[in-house]
Amino acid sequence: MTRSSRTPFPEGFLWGGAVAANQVEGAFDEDGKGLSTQDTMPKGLLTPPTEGSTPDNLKRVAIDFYHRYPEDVALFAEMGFKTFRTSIAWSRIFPNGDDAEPNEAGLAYYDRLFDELAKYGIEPLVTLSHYETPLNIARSYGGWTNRKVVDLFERYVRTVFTRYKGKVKYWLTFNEINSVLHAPYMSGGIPTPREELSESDLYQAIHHELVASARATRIAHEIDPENKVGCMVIAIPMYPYTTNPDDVVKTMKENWQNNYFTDVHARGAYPAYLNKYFAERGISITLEPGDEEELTNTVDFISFSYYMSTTISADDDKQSEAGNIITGVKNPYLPESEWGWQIDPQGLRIVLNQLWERYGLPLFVVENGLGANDELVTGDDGVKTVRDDYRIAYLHDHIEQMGAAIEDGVRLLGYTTWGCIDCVSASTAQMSKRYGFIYVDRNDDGSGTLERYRKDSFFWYKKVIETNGLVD
Ligand code: BGP
Repeated sequence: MTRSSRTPFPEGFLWGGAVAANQVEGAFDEDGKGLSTQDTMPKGLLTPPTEGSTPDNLKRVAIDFYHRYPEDVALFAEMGFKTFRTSIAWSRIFPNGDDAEPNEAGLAYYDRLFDELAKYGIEPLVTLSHYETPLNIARSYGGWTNRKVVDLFERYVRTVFTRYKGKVKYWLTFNEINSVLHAPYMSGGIPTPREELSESDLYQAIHHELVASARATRIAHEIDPENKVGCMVIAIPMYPYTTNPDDVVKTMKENWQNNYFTDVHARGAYPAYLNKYFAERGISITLEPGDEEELTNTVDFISFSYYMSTTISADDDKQSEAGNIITGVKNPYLPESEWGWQIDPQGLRIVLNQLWERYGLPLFVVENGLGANDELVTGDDGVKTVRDDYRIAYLHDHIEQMGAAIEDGVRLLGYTTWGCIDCVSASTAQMSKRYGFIYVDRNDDGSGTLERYRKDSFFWYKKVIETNGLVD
């Protein structure tokens, strides 16, 4: 790295990679798994299914991680991973979400996976809810708009905290919880189309998730005081588009919409600005007795995904850019990925500092990476590979900025790159939007052998880990 001879990354820094069950496992109906919302989502859309829409069949097989995990974990170990982030598919454990008893075959699968990781000393980092909800919860309960789902989630989390006690220590509650406002079906299992939901419906659903998250945090600590629980949000630094104070005030308000998720998780109460925001927009939500008390069970750390920054303009005519669910106006100073996500390594340093200053809690970057088209080529040694210098450059620059943030004083626990092995994209349901160090031979039309190949970035990241962040 250009940072010269010393590395600011602390001893024990958790280098690794991240995936989610529905994007890698496949085996969508094996060993008693129930259907989840993901099994019905129309291809490439974040919306609920409609009459005649085609479900995204690519995820039903995905990269077949369900069966091939030993080979994949061995590859992660070869890179030197200290941690691996994945999620538990709720519908493997409770196929309908409201079953009285868990599905033993589903529980046994994650036992095998965690045992495999333990063989190599890789610490699991487990998301409890990553963009999939048992389908029955969406259909019969209306997803997270229904208060009863808080209790169903409790049954699920108690089961997995108890079962995996001693095997899993790091837990995340809801993946990118602030996405519910933008993608209510994918994120909150809410089957009503977004345009038919009122803001009160959405904020009520969020309230239920926040209570469920705080309750999960309390229960995790009760079951094993060694457990460390984090919230997980989309971190997206928002810059005013111009120095016009109108843009600056609009940026402040947009930031409220994001900050309140971490404020509740880290401070244990709704912030004052939210009351004003609710009053201005006629939003009202119901809090049940005991909710405020429950929310005081705050998280041990804050985790987030970071892909891009955005800009905010008070001028409504400005076009919205492409991006990771939350979007604003294109920044004229930044390059972008092939999918139009703007690349801003310094934004990572900024957001790390902002979160650290605001909460003083340890931070964890649990997603970051470049989705790109890769070409499989045959190397001089006859072995197939991908010459992904563009991915190396992206990750290098972001790691460098994490180092700068650590030097600024931020306490950072670890870094898991998104899609460390190629997987199905969440937003576009493509295989061709690849993030991995490991290439998986599968195409958008479902063809391919599912063979795995090490990309150039595989060997580069191995060196990053070996040197604890010191590599060019
Ligand atoms: C985040 C999700 C992931 C993931 C990633 C990349 O929003 O938590 O599930 O997929 O973004 O996004 P995409 O797959 O749409 O490129």
